Amino acid sequence: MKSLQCVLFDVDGTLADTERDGHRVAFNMAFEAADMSRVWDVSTYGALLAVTGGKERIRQDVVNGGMPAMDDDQIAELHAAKTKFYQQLIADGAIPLRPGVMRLLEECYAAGITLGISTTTTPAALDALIHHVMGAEWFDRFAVLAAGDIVPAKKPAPDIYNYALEQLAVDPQRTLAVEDSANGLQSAKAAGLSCLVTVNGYTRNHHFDDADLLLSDLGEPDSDGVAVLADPHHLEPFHHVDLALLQRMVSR
Ligand code: XBP
Ligand code: MG
Repeated sequence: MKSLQCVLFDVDGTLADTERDGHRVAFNMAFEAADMSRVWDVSTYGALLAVTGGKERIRQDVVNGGMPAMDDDQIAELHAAKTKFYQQLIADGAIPLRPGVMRLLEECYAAGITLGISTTTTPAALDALIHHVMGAEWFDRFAVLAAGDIVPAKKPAPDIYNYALEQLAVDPQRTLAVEDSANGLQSAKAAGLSCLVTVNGYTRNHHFDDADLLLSDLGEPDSDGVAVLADPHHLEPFHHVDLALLQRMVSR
């Protein structure tokens, strides 16, 4: 029987609901600071989330005709400004962690499970979340912070998961990914991982046919149980996600 060795967490939408009230707002602040009239409203931004990566997302909006033509340097400059605004929003406490995230991380860490991050987000944005929301001790508790342009192809490509797996030298069959989006799920599965998906407002209508477990959130012991949206491996019944459930997901 396989035992759980490692859990790799996505960041945006998984650890925290950062997109609508964090990244989106920061993009709009950067557009305004650059005297651009473009505003990404909630639904426009939802459609643009099909493209992972902030710079890539701006480039897509240029292609869509939403913004004037920009070269890569201009996009990088605009995105750097966005990252600064995002860091400030996070520092100001705009975004809490999702239910169950810290509880599950603490439980896994205490049990000696290797923990890592595999995200499309810019490292500076991830650092802000760890420093201001999770606690600086998590810089050491995560064995790898795989983020942003460290790999050439962002999710749904498997590169960022493959990078983390290589860095950690862990067994993919004993590693579980936690994701929130179809792009993230596709990335994790292409790297050969089991994947738990917790949906959010932007992703609940994505296609998650490959998910090994599809839930509303990780849940907490003292609140209502999680909503189970798909349980293809018949792991129910459970009330919330704990280490024992993650263990069962890889030992099937
Ligand atoms: C997250 C993203 C990110 C953020 C913005 O995808 O696509 O691009 O929206 O981040 P995932 P940056 O959760 O699948 O990793 O602006 O820092 O790129
Ligand atoms: Mg995500």
